[in-house]
Amino acid sequence: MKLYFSPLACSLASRIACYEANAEVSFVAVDLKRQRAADGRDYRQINPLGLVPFLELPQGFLSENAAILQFIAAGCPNADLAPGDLVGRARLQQWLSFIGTELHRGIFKPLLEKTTSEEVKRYALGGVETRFGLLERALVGREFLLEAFSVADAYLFAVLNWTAVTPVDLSAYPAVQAYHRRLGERPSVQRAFAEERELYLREVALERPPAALT
Ligand SMILES: N[C@@H](CCC(=O)N[C@@H](CS)C(=O)NCC(=O)O)C(=O)O
Repeated sequence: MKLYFSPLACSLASRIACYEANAEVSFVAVDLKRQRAADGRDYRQINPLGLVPFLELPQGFLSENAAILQFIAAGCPNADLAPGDLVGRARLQQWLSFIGTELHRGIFKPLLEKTTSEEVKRYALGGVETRFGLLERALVGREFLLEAFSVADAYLFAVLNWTAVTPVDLSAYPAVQAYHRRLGERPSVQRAFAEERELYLREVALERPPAALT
């Protein structure tokens, strides 16, 4: 399978899941600003929504973090990235939906977009206390969102990274902050993060040439 990704975007979660599972995967970087895949193709011709992650399979394409992450987990059952029981699976779905809607799109997307108005940013920040308060209570005394590491932790790690570049202050949520740090020490997460950080820094350097060249 082939994963279309952008460095340090939410697609980082799928890379982490692939490393956890030792999945056979190749990666195609996407320049989201220009909507170009690394091989030069117009990305909207591949994914009309222009979003990552996007997974190319022999059977066709798969979109949406929640679906892709659960697909990787189900395809690599030995990695135990998703619970097997009914309630556990529903809780996994609950966390994936919460992370995708309440955190990713509801709070961080507007805060990360350069074009967001101050009013919309204030509205997004207004949701932080209830959402992060819920997360804090869920993580006190727990290592992971569920009984063991799951693809929901991979997604939450990717989203929490964005607190570094937004006004969401993790120090107000010590259990969430400790969880984020702990996940960052996991080998699959360290590997995925280091690789994408390198690509991200390269991308930023290309965007902002040294002053002497401008
Ligand atoms: N609903 C999608 C949202 C994915 C998403 O927002 N991806 C961001 C990167 S974190 C993206 O591709 N942004 C590019 C854009 O909005 O043009 C999912 O869950 O996969």
